[in-house]
Amino acid sequence: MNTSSKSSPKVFVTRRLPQEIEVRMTDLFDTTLRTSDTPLSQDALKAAISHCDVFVPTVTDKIDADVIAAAGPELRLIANFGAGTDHIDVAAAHERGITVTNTPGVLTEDTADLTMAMILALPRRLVEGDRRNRAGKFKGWGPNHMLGHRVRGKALGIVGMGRIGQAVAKRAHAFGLTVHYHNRRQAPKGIEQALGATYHASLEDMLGQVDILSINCPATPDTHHLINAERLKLMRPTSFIVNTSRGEVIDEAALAAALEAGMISGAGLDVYENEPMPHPALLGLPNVILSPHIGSATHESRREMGEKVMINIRAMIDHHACPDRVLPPGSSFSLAS
Ligand code: 8YV
Repeated sequence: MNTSSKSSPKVFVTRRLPQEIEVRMTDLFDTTLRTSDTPLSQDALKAAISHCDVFVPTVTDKIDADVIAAAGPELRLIANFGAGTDHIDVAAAHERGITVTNTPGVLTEDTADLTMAMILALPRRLVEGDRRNRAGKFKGWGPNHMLGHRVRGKALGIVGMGRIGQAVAKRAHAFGLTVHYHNRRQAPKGIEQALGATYHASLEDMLGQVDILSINCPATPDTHHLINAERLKLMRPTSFIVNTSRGEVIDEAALAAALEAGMISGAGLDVYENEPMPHPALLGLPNVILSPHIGSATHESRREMGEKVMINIRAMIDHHACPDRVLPPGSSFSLAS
């Protein structure tokens, strides 16, 4: 049944979503879908946001203060399809009384699975071995052929112990890694005990003690280039870095230089500073896995992300507080929206 009517909010979706979500959104709201799936230019974003009640962007849209300034007076909600909102100027939206929501929780397990896959694949040289095999370089088994390192017993350092960090810790604990973490706040004792996790108030202190470092914190002004040349120097030459969060947390040029110099042993990256392009110096390095931002790329996550977007829009229509409201840094929670 198509319930679209004049009273349905006008919803603009910037990218093509899974078909079942598009069908449901079109049933529920006066939804405008794109015919193609290319990221919109800044001008196209401004044109689109100027005449809708609800705007549904993704991580590929830069919703900066200029785009928000172009919003029409009827825009009430920016319902992001994704958990991270670093591409949205939430403070500028807030100032204009526009609510911003995201889709937390539903992509936690899938992103943690990809992180764990990297944690296993790097020391065991899995992707490197696949590449060598395809290149005709596998000449048969040998006692010294492609030796990697045992995962069990190694130390994992997690930067950012939120939902995804904890889900990674749980997996790592089950694989026999010892878990260390750095976070703005120490996790409750019960969580630390369940995960066997050791808190490091100082990131510098943790870096020299771990064999694998996993970045699971959001991109904020505070975490920009958190892993830089100075901090990379503190890591063990046998260690690996995994990043499934946001490229900006690592100074990618400094990482490439550290890898080339053998200061660390390898990296598994799913996200990049200048997405979609990895730093060119990383492309030729055999000890680097470069996946194309697929942390939450499962049919299940995408469907549940779409459902969350619709739930937030529905809540707005019914004058309820949106369940996944994102507030600008420093503001206190308010039900008024
Ligand atoms: C999403 C992500 O695919 O949710 C996030 O923050 O990084 C991704 O896993 C993307 O954001 C979709 O907009």
